[in-house]
Amino acid sequence: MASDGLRGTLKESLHDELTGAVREDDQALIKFHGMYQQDDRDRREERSAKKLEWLYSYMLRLRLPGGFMTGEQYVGLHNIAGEHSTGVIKITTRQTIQLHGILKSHVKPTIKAFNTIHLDSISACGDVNRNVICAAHPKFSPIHEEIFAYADKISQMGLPKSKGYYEIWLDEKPLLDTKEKEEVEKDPLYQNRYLPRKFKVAIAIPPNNDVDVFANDLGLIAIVENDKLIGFNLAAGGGLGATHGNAQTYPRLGSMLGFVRGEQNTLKAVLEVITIQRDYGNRSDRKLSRLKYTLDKMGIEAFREELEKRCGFKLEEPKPFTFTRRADDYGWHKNHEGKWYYTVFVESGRITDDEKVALKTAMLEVAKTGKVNFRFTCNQNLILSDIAQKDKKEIEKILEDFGIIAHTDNAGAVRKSAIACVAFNTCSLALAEAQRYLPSLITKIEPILAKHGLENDEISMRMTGCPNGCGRPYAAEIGFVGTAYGRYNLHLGGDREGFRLNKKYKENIDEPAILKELDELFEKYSRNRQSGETFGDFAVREKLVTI
Ligand code: SRM
Ligand code: SF4
Repeated sequence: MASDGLRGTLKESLHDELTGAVREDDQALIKFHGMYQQDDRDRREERSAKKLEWLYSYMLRLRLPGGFMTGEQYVGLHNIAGEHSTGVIKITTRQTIQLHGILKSHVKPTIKAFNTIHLDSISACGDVNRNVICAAHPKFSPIHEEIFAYADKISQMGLPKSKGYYEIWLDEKPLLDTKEKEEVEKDPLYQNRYLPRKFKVAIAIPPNNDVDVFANDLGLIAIVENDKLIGFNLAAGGGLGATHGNAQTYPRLGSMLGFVRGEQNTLKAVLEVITIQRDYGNRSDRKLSRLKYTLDKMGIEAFREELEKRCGFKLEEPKPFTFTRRADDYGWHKNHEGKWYYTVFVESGRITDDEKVALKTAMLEVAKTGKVNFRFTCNQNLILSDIAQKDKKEIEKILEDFGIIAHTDNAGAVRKSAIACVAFNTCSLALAEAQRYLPSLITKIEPILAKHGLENDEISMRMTGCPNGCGRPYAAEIGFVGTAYGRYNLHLGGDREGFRLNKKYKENIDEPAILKELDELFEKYSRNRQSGETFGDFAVREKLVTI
């Protein structure tokens, strides 16, 4: 990439006050710095009618391995969101934070402000190793911290060596001497070409699969024996993006490569999976360039052989493991060290104050106590963690006073396990609404569930505004995939643990048709399901879809 170490002409683009946009080449470059140029799609027509350019702004995504920040950092985030963006703190499906609506003149101050609280956005987007996600719930395992540290190490290992970010956004002294630049920025992993496409790594700690490990280019499944982490099963080639009408594209779950023992070998294997994708991935068609296509082209055996050759060791047979859950465990729980944590329900990951609940103000009050850490989950929720027994009452009082406990307790089972992607008004690829619509659709679905006695059934329901799959709809029991404004493909038959993709059941249907279909489906399910059978399993057994 002729980007001058990800610098391009960004400095010039930023100084151009005639437009809210950056130059075309820089639009691809800024992704490597963790941001996208967007425009307010609700206002396109109005702006065009007035002969104004579209209302351009930037979405900035943080690199936050394992989704962790301190209370102090959260206070900083809150203030930065208020000063520079729409104010909504958006938790993503990869357990980090996005801010939207940042005007061009605010981008640099935003990144600088994040830097003062030791947060950055390097590689949060772009054709590199993305935010590394890790099981969020500290309760589940005494080895959580150890595994969490892997997320950070893998993230560090996947950072580009370019100093462009520091020069452009943080005003660090430029490396003017070409030789010095070559020396410092020599990048054995990305060389001068980066990856053919984005690359995603997730780490799961069984029995919880809250990270949806098989939806990632590379999934690591922690294997614990006698309370000790001995290594990881590796699953490669997951990825959910597809394009309507292009049969060459498809969602795919990761395939098991084998087991790798110990930290050194694990990090080596992760690195070499990335180098295989760098060297063999399709660089001529971006639609067919993710690792899943590379792997299907090479075949799993050849891929494993190549990996073993590059690693210099053999992978062992995968170790047995089970997943029992993907949803978050809301409310109060105690972890293995006796510390408390509280999982807050955040509808569609949007931390904001609305007519129902002052979530954003409440979270700020909690953060200001300095007695809580923040952990974001891949289900777009928030865990207030590491709370000492002596501080629990104080935190609980804030949560009660602001109605957060009632908000979390009273939300229905389907609503609490639902996921929606951003879609309108910022996502340039959206064909239909998602996060602005799913909550109201669920309000209409809830009485139907109640009518069939299913109101406590945790059926996973996920919606995206297009087939790219950002809300992982293909791995849900019920998936809605946007096809056009107000219309969705209805997918059925995923399982609850993330081992099975669903299939399309109905195409391009609108809200009345969705509600009618679900009414009929729930009626059949409540009448014919076997004991303990989930809706997804029922859909497969009844052959509503062929998996
Ligand atoms: Fe995504 C592109 C939002 C998780 C698959 N995704 C986008 C863009 C940047 C649109 C664009 O290219 O212009 C969206 C920005 C919307 C906005 O206004 O904020 C966007 N993706 C999101 C987020 C914010 C959805 C959310 O509501 O949480 C998630 C941010 C994750 C993060 O923090 O890094 C998000 N995206 C995912 C996931 C889920 C996951 O990773 O677990 C997927 C499916 C898994 C996968 O990667 O296959 C996903 N996003 C895509 C794709 C399809 C990629 C492909 O292989 O075809 C695109 C389009 C693309 O890359 O060309 C995309
Ligand atoms: Fe945008 Fe499509 Fe991703 Fe939703 S699934 S955020 S509409 S790219």
